[in-house]
Amino acid sequence: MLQLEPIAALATAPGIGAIAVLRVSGEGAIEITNQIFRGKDLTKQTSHTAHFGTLRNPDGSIIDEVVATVFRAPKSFTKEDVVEISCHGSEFIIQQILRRLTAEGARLARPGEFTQRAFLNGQFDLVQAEAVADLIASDSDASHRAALTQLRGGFSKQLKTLRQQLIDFVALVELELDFGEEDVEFAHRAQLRQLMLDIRRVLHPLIDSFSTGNAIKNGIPTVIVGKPNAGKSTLLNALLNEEKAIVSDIPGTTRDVIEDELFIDGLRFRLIDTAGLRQATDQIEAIGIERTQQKMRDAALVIYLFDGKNILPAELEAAIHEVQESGKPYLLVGNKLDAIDATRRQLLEAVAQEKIVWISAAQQAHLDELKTALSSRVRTDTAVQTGSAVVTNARHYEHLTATDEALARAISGLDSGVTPDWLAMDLRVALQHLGELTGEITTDDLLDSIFSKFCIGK
Ligand SMILES: Nc1nc2c(ncn2[C@@H]2O[C@H](COP(=O)(O)OP(=O)(O)OP(=O)(O)O)[C@@H](O)[C@H]2O)c(=O)[nH]1
Ligand SMILES: [Mg+2]
Repeated sequence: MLQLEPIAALATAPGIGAIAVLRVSGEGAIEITNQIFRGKDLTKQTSHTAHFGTLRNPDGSIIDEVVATVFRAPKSFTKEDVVEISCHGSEFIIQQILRRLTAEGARLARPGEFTQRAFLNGQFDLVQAEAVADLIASDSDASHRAALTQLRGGFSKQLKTLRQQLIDFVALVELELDFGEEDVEFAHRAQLRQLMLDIRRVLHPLIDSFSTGNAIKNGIPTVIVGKPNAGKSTLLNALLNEEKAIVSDIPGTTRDVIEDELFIDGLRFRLIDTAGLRQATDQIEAIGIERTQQKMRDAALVIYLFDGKNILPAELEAAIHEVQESGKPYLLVGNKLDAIDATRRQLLEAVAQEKIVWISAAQQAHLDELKTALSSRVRTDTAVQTGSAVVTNARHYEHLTATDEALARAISGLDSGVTPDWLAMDLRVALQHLGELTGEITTDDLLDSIFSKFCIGK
């Protein structure tokens, strides 16, 4: 096991707290801590034991009472010797301890350096290392689950096995190259073809999961559209519980896009209020409507809101037709329930011939039903539901796509009988991307750029 020079950093969030935890890792981490620790001799303690004691200045004065937990290599997060020091959460104490640790030979850790060491020591692959960052950053149920699945090995284990099999084939294809003009085939073409198809079968659901994954991480873009005065801005304000958008009885009030986040059932939605859809009356409104249409194209979910009091049956029919044509998942929501009677409601339901969620945005009535409808719409997406591997990272997505394209080229090359050197070239590209994805092929630049996105102490 690789033990690098000792590093130290605060592992808990900066600021005042009841307790703070500092982490020391690397060659001599236990000895260094022991130098400033009064209590049991830490160098004689077994792994995974916690010890109460004091930390001292060189003159013997006490910095703090602490608990030091000893982890011996390789049974620690970094697979190095590690001591975790739990002290009182004061900025002053933390700085004092770090100063003492560095005086004894530790250096302050860079962002992500603990996780980088864990990766270098084979604790996990790159996809898993990046999942550590995602896990810490996760602030919704779904993003937490996606990160956890990746941390547990997710898709990278499976890809590693397939990559190894592909390497074996590439070796055979390249052996054929050594024989030059002679017409030999060491690599069994039908088997190679099958393997490439198998790999692509694993890649495709992952590639497809990226749009879900992205939505989980950044919020599900949910756009509220409808005719002017339908009550879109009133609905946005009601859901957010703040007066975010201007509401008025003048049609065409909203002219720009207004967005904010809303959590429902552990899912993050990005709610987007838009300019009402109609024939624009001036240039600014026209720009607003163009933006509405753009937002609708980018949305994962559409709330089509109509004014139950004023809409004509034929208009409702046309609206449903229009939103269906957009091809987006949508909810049909009828507003101003407070201002209509049961007969009108039944009439519109008969015209719509599909489920209408009825609300009164102004009176904040039945909003819970709307929220339930929103979250169940998203949860019917199996990737979110089953906790299967979801790609949330753009770097992963790019390598997965590039691998898939190279394999597609290799397969069509195989089918049209290209020479082994062409075949080997596409296979090499596929291997390169698969390797970079899981971290079997890395460059220092890549590692630095990934781990520097972590914060210090991770
Ligand atoms: N009776 C009733 N009136 C409502 C309800 N929701 C909104 N309104 C009224 O409808 C009018 C238009 O509301 P807005 O929220 O500005 O409508 P909008 O869809 O954002 O309109 P534009 O921005 O012009 O596209 C306002 O006068 C609201 O008070 C409701 O549930 N019941
Ligand atoms: Mg509005």
